[in-house]
Amino acid sequence: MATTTIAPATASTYRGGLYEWLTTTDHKKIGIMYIISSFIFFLIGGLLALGVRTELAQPGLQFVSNEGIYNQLFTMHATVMIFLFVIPMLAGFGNYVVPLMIGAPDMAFPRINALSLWLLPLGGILLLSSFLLGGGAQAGWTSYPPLSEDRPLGSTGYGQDLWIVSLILIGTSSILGSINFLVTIFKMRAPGMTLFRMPILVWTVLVTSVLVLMATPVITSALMMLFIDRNYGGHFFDPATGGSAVLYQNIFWFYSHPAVYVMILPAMGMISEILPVFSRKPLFGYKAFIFATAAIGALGFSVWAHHMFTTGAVFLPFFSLMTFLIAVPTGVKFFNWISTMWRGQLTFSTPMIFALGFLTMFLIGGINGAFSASVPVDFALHDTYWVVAHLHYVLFGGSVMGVFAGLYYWFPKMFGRMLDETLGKVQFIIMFIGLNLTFFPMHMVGLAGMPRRIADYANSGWTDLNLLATIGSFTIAVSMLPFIWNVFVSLRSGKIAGDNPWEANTLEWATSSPPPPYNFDHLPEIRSERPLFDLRHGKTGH
Ligand code: HEM
Ligand SMILES: [Cu+2]
Repeated sequence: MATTTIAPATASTYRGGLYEWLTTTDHKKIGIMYIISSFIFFLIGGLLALGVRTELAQPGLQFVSNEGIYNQLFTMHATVMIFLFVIPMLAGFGNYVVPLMIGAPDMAFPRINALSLWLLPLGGILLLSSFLLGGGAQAGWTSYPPLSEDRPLGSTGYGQDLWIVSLILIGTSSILGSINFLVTIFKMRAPGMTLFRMPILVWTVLVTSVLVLMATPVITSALMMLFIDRNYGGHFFDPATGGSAVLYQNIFWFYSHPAVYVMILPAMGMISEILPVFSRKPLFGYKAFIFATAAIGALGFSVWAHHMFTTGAVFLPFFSLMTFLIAVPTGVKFFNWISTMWRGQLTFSTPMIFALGFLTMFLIGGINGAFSASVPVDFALHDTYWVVAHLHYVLFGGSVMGVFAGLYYWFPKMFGRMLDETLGKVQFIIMFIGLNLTFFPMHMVGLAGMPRRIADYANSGWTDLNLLATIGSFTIAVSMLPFIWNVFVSLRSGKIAGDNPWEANTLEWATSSPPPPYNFDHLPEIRSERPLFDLRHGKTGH
């Protein structure tokens, strides 16, 4: 096996000037740029959330001068977080890691890969430019008509049009990316890398790509119809002239429910790589995990109307039952993860700690979500802060925890140096406290009846809990400081990583850190889903 450890990142592979980065088609550089740009959007989305929380700290309007501005804050917060942070961040990890994990030299279509990357900042800039052009969109990240067809409070309405155009661009990026992943995974695997020897992360990217390919064109059509309604006198969604607003909701959720799996499956894939490494055991039930992932993906297309129970326009028993069914494959995964750790030799390095954060927080998000699958409960909780609590336990407690687990885990491969463990743990503790302080009280105000998407509230019983949530949100913001500091310090003077600092078993750890442009000088023989384990224990021929 090649153990040619070349000098760390900044000194060699990544030297190339700005021009080289901007024009690169190397999946590793593209992956890193995906990750950096999504992280910047995470910070922007976070600032918008701080705006929301600052306004809600007290009853009355203090921070924003009118509701229109509040509406822009939460609409842009959610849009940026979902479409410019979580989805591209996970795609960025996929880009960096998938070719390495299957022993390929690059993605199948490197230039299309670069296009997928560059569509994202383009879409992001268009979206954010609306703040300079008469105000951002105000109709929420769901943009339901009739709200999204109005010219809202204090706005020229261009914000909504820019929102539509930007989402179409970002969607195009996702569609191209998913085709690229599918062709790469099916066509570029190294000899011996059969489908059932692929790392779990590769499987989750595969299933995610199928979801994107089936669902994203559907929302693109809804966005185009909305654009036509707004600008060219269309009537798709206008009941007064024979259209249907519920039609929009159906199309939107036909995309957006599968999209929630796009936001979580790759994160599940990442922690499924991390838990076994830090338990020093193989993943328990490898195939069961894969089938559970495929089942979640398939069921995901039959539950969209659980977002529409209260419209009165959907067949309640069917969508309720199908939603409950998704708990089964999800439960299988929890069983896999817990059994993997059971009697393992656990080490609590930072990636492992974030993975455990994922397990516990995502569990809460799964359980409080199951409440809303029950129709009568949903009628009570729909559009309250309960839902906001639920979605943040899933997206922050799940996806964001997974993202940080992945960052700490693969940073040494990307840059040749380790991140600092102490700073990592400090970040985790502050973030974990902040996250629960922010989002747990939202369950309580939700049960007390506080609606989501309001700038002001008169009920004095909600004030303390809201103040608590606002304090929590600033705690989360503080937790970003040790992380950013960690990255800057470690890039220069972190411990040299070597090829395989975690003693992991998947192929990306068989090459140098960072890998050479073509990825591998030499590939170990692949006889199982843990080729490096086989190599260490002499289970290969030669
Ligand atoms: C920095 C931590 C965060 C804080 C303090 C925060 C805060 C909030 C609050 C208070 C709302 C409700 C606004 C309202 O209904 O008036 C909200 C909505 C939302 N947030 Fe976050 N959030 C954070 C992170 C995230 C992340 C990481 C994601 C996604 C990955 C996300 C996605 C959403 C979505 C989808 C909504 C729904 C907006 C809507 O109703 O249209 N948030 N957030
Ligand atoms: Cu859903």
